Amino acid sequence: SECLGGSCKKPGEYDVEVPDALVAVTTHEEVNREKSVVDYHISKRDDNGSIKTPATYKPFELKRWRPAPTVTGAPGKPGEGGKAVHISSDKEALMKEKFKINQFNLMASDSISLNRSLLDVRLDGCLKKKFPKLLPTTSIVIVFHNEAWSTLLRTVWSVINRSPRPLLKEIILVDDASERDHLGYTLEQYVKKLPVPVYVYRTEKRSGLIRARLLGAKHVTGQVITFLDAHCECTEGWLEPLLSRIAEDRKTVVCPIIDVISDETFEYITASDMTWGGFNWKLNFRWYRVPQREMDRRGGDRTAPLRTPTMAGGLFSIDKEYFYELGSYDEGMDIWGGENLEMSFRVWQCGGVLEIAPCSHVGHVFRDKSPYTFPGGVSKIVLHNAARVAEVWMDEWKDFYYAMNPGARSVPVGDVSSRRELRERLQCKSFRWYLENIYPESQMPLDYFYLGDIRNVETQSCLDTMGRKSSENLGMTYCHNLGGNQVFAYTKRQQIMSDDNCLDASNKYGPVKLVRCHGMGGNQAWVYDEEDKTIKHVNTGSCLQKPDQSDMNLPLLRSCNFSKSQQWIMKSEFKW
Ligand code: LR7
Ligand code: MN
Repeated sequence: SECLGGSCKKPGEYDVEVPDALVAVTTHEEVNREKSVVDYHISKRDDNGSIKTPATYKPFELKRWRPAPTVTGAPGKPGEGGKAVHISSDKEALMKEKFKINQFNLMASDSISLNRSLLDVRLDGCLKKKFPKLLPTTSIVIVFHNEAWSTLLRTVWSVINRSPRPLLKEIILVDDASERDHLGYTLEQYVKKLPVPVYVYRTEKRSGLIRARLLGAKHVTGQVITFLDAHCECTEGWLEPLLSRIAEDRKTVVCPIIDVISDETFEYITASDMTWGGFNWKLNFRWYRVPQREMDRRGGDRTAPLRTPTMAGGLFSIDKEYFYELGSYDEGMDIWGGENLEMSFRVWQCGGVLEIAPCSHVGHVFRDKSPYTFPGGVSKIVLHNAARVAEVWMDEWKDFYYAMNPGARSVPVGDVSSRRELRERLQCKSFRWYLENIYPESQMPLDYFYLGDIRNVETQSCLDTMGRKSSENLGMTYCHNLGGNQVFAYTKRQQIMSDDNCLDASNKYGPVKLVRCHGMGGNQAWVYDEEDKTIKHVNTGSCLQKPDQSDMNLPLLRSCNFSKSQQWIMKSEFKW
């Protein structure tokens, strides 16, 4: 496999044992130094690179204080070096049973050292990078509900082992009303013996990750808050790139590259550095390929910070004061979801910068399903949170969200007035500004004539994506008036889009396919004539026509004949 890091060590080559008393990492010298540090001013730069108002950080000189040996796990144990763990087949039944507890392979995780070693996955250029000498301190906030012991503590150990000690103020664990014995007294006793201050706070009742993070943030004494999920592993050098961006500009919110820890084998798999965060009409967070435009802005340097339209949400650093200035989180959001887009939009629209630091890599166990309960129902909670994002930040583009999510209108959003006031108070920019300047590649069209269903005059059926993926055929079925798969936008750029796909035809007799929108016209340009109600394909001059007997769900592309079978109505009456 490709060797991405500068030093491509293999697990066998690690020879430093886990020291029993890691306490030794914090020397007296360091403790004294920590006490003697006085407030220090770092100048921050404005957009043009010139120096502006100083921010007050209490930074440390990094170079001298880096703990010498990287703690490198327990040689001989499974999973060292980030390798996959395979459970022997005689234990398969138990393994599958245990998988259900957390929706990942708990047996594999439990067999791996809490201190396991990982490869240095950084690009060569990262190793040569010079970071500012003076960096702010950070507190790590990790919230969890019913997390497994091994994943939670491996997260904690990876922070301890791979963060320069002076930068690490403390680790704050927030237990969101878990119902697991090991997360009670056992955890409290365990963390007391750790070589850095680790505190456990507990929510009184199940609060959801957003309010749990707010509780954690309240107790932060470091200058920067770094949030992590409870099933992560930080790699060598993960912290400095995050903190250094904040030192340069305190309004920068920085994410690491989020690598994949396999939910099946716990293998550490490096993620692409060419990926950034976007979102779709449903307001799901999505990874997309970084456009050339952003590569060019970075001068082709793959180690340079990447400006991302949105973040995944779980792993990022933010200046503590800026976190509050910017409105922390929306307390009206429950359990899970939405807060990541909310913060992304808020950062950009209200004058901040959201970045991925490609020299910082943190692994995360990605799961197919959520392991815990959503009191009140998953869809209700997720739709509620997303609706709050749409109502506060998205202006008229909230229509896409409501059109795409049948049922969203019937979920109460609650009171969003204080969040709207926040937007007002911070004089945040419009969603149009965001789409134009930060995310022009978004599948939210900037200008469009129509959003709704497209109905054939003769059959009274509607175009329907049938939930199909890119490069599959467009479908058609009876109109259900619920939106979702029957919602299309007809844009000023002559596209007919559904989320990130566009109607596309490469032949005058079709078929009409759903293809990723490319925004270049060509096979994706259509003209709707309001007079004769035809939908004409610009390149071929053919007209969209109702399906024939052979396949009632397949709309056709045929020579225009002005019959009713080629007439379409764009005028929807949704029963939201
Ligand atoms: O009620 C809850 N209380 C909690 O404390 C529900 C969850 N949690 C904890 C949970 O134990 C975990 O530590 O919150 C953390 C995140 O929950 P996950 O791991 O179930 O979330 P996720 O990884 O599936 O989802 C991503 O999107 C979420 C939207 O609300 C959060 O922002 C997560 O932090 C986020 N995770 C990441 O960004 C990691 C990369 C995943 C991607 C893409
Ligand atoms: Mn997670």
